[in-house]
Amino acid sequence: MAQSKPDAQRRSRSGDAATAKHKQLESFSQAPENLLTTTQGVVVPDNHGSLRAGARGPTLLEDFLLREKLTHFDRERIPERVVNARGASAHGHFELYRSLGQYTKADFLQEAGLRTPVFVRFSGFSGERGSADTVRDLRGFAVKFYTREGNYDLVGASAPVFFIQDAMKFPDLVHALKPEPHHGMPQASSAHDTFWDFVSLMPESTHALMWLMSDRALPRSWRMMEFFGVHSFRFINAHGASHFVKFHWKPKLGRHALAWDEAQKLAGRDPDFLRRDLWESIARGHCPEWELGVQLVEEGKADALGIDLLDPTKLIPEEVVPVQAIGKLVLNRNPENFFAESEQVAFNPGHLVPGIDFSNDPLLQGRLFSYLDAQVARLGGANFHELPINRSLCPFHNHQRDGLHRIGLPKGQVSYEPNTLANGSEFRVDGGHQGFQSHEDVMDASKVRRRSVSFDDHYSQATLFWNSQGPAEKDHIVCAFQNELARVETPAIRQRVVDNLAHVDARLARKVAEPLGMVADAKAAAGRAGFREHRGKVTVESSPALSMESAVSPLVTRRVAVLVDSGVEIGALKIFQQALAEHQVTLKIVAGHLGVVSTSSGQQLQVDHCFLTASSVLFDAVLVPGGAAHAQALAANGRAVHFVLEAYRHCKPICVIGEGVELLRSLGIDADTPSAEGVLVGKGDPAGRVPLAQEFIGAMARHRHWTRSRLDTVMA
Ligand code: HDD
Repeated sequence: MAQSKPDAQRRSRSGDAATAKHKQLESFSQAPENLLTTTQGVVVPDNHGSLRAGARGPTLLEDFLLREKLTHFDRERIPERVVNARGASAHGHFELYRSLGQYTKADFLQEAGLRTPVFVRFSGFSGERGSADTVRDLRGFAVKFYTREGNYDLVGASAPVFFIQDAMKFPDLVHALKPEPHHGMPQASSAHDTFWDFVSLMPESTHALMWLMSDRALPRSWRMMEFFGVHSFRFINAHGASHFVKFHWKPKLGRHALAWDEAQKLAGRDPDFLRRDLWESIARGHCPEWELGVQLVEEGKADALGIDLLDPTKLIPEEVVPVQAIGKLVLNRNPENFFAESEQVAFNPGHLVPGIDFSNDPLLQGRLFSYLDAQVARLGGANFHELPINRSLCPFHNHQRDGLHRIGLPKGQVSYEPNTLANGSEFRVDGGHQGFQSHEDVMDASKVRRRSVSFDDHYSQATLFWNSQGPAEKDHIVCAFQNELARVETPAIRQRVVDNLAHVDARLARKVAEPLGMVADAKAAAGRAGFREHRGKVTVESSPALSMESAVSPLVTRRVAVLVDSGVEIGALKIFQQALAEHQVTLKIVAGHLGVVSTSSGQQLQVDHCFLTASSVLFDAVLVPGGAAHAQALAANGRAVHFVLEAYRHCKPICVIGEGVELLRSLGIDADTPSAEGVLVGKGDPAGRVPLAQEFIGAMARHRHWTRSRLDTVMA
């Protein structure tokens, strides 16, 4: 690549005197953009061939142009993250709603309206860097706040609970989940023997498994996901008073999931589905937003909750401690370079600012070691904080020096403390009261390698999650367990899982066990190591906040496919276009071929996608306008028929107008039966168009009509 102009200008400005050399550099900065140089700035005369002894002879070792190019290329890959390897990011800001000075002295949480720049990375937990986006997985949500007091990282996930209680088990969990070591399969999937072997022997994973098998693991969009800080952290105010705090990120677009069949098909149709969705929505100015919420528990009142706040397999039901919204996160700028920003960004739950502190959660405590260690290994040394994406925006000053890839140019003689040489008077940092003060926790305990008995309740919150799900969500959980376990080859592992599930809910266990040809036996689980009978205090029987089923939410950025063929009647289409535009919904015209189709009134309608590339899984809803010839042609087109059937099976809103109803009839779909909820039929008369469009908008607000029954009979 040619030297970029700003770089060359910076270099040219660095010389003080306007020497001849200076002038020469300035003129270089105006060189044409297509001038190619080596990394030393030497112009490359020909980038198509190496230096050879004769046109048909061997390549010469002296060809430094070739060697430089290949040497750099050979080192272009860095180790991928050991977990959460696949992801993508965006820039934005966090805006505080109201001062939290009562609870924390963190500077970025004091002033209502203050905006703090952020960088956010979304990721999948299990897959490698090149895996597909829509696999069933826990998702990561890591936020770097560039505050005036230093960088603060909140490194969370799509579930408020984790699989294990102690960091000692993290490598075991990840080894069991990742592709099996002998053959390197399967990619980005928990549906295999080693994962279920491990979790079946670790009942503490049961609650997180319920989340992983639920719709939460199949997001329609990262922009439509709820995320959590998982652990209890501490807010510390200016007087040193401590509150436990749990963080929640609530998406403004609501929480929506894909159907399992759809997620699998999307992994093939568009493995980049989620990152493309994020990128395109920001590029179009639809900036995703989340509210940051906190659950606060006064330190002295934590015991009365009956939930051990140090146990990362437990949540606090929102009905017990409400979530208070404290600010909003807006993502409004795509990265400019994927590697420099998304790959090199280094998060660490240990990046704290004064006013926020850790709890003694043993999973969190282990993370405090692991992240820095992982960054040093992955980014090749101790100076990764100097990479632009990791650099704090506030100034920093210390006496760390040297090391691989040192970028900054620390000046002067002094790199130690205390000293008098730096500015002539003594500079000393002694236990003052400024800066980060660790919360003064009183400790007087024996050194033990033992868990608290309060960590022993492995099932009551798994049951709470199950009880809180709607009927369709429960069906999806059952199907997910069945699907995963049917792929497990060792019967004894399957048996252990269903036995464990019997302690969550007898009906759940029975339904999962049926197609596996097994009978769940709670007593068998009870006899195994790791099992504890202990059940904690039941705070609530069911928590509606844990269900996503009844969510009705804004339509912004949803995508509607309009299926057309020659002879389509576009009177109604125009009304729908207007109505949906008000909700910022995107309509795409899908036909048998690209180019244009003729409408019934002889106009030309521009086509956006043809059936070769457009699949129903890429859309949220389907609209089939009227027009006799058009409807007949679509009904005779296998791809169009499949499109509608598949959308029906994935419970998406479908609206057919006028003769378009023929398409539905030929598929055996009767819009008048209750099982066809979300399927709308309009006569196409001018008076009915506006109400029909509004009805369609209402159906889309529900996102999916999961209650559609007998879907197994639908071929798609
Ligand atoms: Fe972790 C990456 C989230 C437990 C060790 N983790 C990583 C990322 C996220 C999480 C979102 C990706 C950050 C990015 O986008 O760059 N991790 C979690 C959550 C956990 C959790 C929510 C439980 C509540 N993690 C956890 C434990 C350990 C680690 C217990 C080790 C003791 N995590 C790592 C790591 C990674 C990482 C190995 C991989 C690469 C990296 O950090 O930068 O250090």
